[in-house]
Amino acid sequence: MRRSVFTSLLIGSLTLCSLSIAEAQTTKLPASAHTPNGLELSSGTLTIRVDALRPDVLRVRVFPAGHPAEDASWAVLPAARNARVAVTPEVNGFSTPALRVTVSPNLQLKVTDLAGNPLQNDALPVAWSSDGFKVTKAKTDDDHYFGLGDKPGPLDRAGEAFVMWNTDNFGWQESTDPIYKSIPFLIQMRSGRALGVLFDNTFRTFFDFGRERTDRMTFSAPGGPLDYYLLYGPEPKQVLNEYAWLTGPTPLPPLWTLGYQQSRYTYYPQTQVEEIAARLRADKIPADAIYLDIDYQYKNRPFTVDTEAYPDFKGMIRKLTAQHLHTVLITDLHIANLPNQGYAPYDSGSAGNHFVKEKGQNYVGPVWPGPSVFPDFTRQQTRAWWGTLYKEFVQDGVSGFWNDMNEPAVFRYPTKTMPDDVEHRIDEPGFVKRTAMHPEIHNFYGMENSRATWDGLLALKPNERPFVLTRASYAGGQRYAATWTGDNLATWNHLRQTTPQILNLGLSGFAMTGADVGGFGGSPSPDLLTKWIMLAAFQPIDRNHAAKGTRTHEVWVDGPEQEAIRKRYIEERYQLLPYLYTTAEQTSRDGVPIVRPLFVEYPHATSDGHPLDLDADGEFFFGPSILVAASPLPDDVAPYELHLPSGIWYDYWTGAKLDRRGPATARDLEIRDTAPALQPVMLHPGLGDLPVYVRAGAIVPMQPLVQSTDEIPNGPLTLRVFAPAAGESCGGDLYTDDGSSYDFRNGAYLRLHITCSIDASGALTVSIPQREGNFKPWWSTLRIEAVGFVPARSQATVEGRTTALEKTKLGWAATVADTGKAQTVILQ
Ligand code: NBV
Repeated sequence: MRRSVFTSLLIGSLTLCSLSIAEAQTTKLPASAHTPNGLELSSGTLTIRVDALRPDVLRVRVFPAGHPAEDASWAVLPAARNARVAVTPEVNGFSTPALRVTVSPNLQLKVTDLAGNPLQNDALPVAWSSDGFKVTKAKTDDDHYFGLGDKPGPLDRAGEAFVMWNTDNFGWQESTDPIYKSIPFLIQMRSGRALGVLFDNTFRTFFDFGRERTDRMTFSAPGGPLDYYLLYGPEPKQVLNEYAWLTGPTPLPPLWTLGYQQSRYTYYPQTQVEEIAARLRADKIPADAIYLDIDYQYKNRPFTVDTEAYPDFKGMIRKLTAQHLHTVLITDLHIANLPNQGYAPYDSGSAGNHFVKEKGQNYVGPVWPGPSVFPDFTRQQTRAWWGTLYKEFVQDGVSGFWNDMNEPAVFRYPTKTMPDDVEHRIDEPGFVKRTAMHPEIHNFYGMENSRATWDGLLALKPNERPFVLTRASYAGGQRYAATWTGDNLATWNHLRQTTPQILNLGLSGFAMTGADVGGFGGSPSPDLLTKWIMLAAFQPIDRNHAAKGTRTHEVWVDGPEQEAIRKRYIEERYQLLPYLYTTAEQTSRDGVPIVRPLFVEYPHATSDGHPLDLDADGEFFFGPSILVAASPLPDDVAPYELHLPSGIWYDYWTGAKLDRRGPATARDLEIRDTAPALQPVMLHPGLGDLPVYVRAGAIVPMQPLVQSTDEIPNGPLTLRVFAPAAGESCGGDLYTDDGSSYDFRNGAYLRLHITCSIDASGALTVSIPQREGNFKPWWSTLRIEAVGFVPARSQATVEGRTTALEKTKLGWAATVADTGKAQTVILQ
């Protein structure tokens, strides 16, 4: 199914006057339309209400006059939804310290910044009928759209149309829509200015970014509230920060989940699990987790174990734990419909009346266990019951849980889900208690499944950060679970697709994401698997997973040469863990995703403000400083061009300097013969090479190699300083804690913002401040390694004492004691 375009217009009974925006500007709003926080105005049968939640965040609601929709949301946090700021009334609207809003008598909205730059204009009045509604915004040729969750296709959504309807879509392709998630959040980039839009409607919604008409962007729904939020930048990071404020950030994950994870459908029987674990350790492939897919269960029944195939399940988990491997179990949401057969999840679920209904009876649909019933996750008491089902597995030492099939997938064709007449009994604080039909619930059902799991795990172990991996979700679902891109395929195109998909998921709030490494369906060639393992080392979740019947995918399967390359990249990831964890912690506070497009870091990299990513497919930032430049066409042997924002860059692997300073304009115009910085850099990586760069002025914390995150690194913490140009700023962050608990909330963490500078004599000064927080880290020495720096004397001075600098592969290093006190190290 290719992008369903919203064809049948929902223009209904309304007769709306057709004043143009220009005419509207001259019309004075009646005094009664002004509210302390925005405006409320009616025309014909509709009312628009705009509230400023903050100077840079607006909430817009349109509803039949006198009948506002219920003010409740599954996505938006109550504190944000209820926030309000006072606005300044103006002739035909209002302003905040960031935005100016005008509304015409026919309720067309126009939003600009205070300088008058247009951010968003209604091109038409809202179309409203008994079939639903449609919002139509003006679109310029220079508008680019990002986000919208896991939808396949190019990073920029311009020119495409999409439907939100969570769908189990095995082997989806670039043109497939919809797939598993519905995240109705987008970021519009117009001339370097970012504006976020969250359309908080859980029904089957539609988005069109200029596909039907190049000058229009529309969103629509067949039901539910017309309720959307506008989040203004102008910097993209500001929008991401506001979105995290609105829907909650991706929480700080347990450290082990940033390690390498090994999965397969299914490692079966128990001896195979043990063999995989033993081989990981024997071959010294750093790894932190092994996943068990559905076949560990007895007849595919969730919360059971096939004790014939896994005769000592608990012992196996204990053994894996002793090998520093965390066990992750799949626990699908469908409960086998087995009345009076001693199947505890059915019995307790039935006793608590926890299953969704159809015509007053439990709805029964076929899934893996056969006929199954489905928990009603819209009820808080059902979620609480679901959480208790994890008790035994948690006691057995299982570390993480995987919620699959929660679109919800039902083996029922052609809809692949439960029928529309299935009833959910909403019973949730902040909501009116009522029965809702499945089409309203469908898109957030999976999110509430993962919420139930997350809350259940927290209730069982209140001081341990849960790890939940979900396939389906809705806006805000990042609060409860990490996610992956579902059933991809072992093709070069799917490898390429991982980058835009993970980037867009990150821009949609989901920072903990990954794609099945090697591809789920089909069998990857040795080179494809190698390239995939290499790239995934720089993605937030690094999980190798494969479908039944495909060839095995583990790191060692294609002989020593391929294994050596694969292992090298996983090892690099482990050495980068301090940087990755620091980034993840920052994400948990500011919502800027772990991997991010270039335009998030450099929104003004081009002279006309178009996102640099449009020229640089395959490139992305891994954290704030490391730029990965994978091939835009990974199976193409031709060289490809590297696109870097203006500045000095270093080759991550060799330390070689690339001086790419130069005006963006000249590069855009391809006037490249004027300066070396403007010459194109062509990349032609071999099998074992992935081009990676670091921006000058960055400090990247790294650690000695370990085989798992449980292992205490042996040696100093390295601060790799990438020398800035003289006079330019330089710095980097470091965060650490125990990696698993919430003790950081009570001060048990360590945070540093390290700065550095180069003076006129060429000396590099690195200033390490007094530690923030009281966590005692594993290191007692720091190794300061300067890249792109030429010492005059080959010596380091630490608080008056002088030592010799050591020459390293990438530059020069000094090792100093770290007592936790502030200190200054001068390399010269
Ligand atoms: O549980 C089996 C698979 C799982 O491995 C995969 O990751 C999910 O996306 N699951 C889908 C069910 C059916 C796969 C054909």
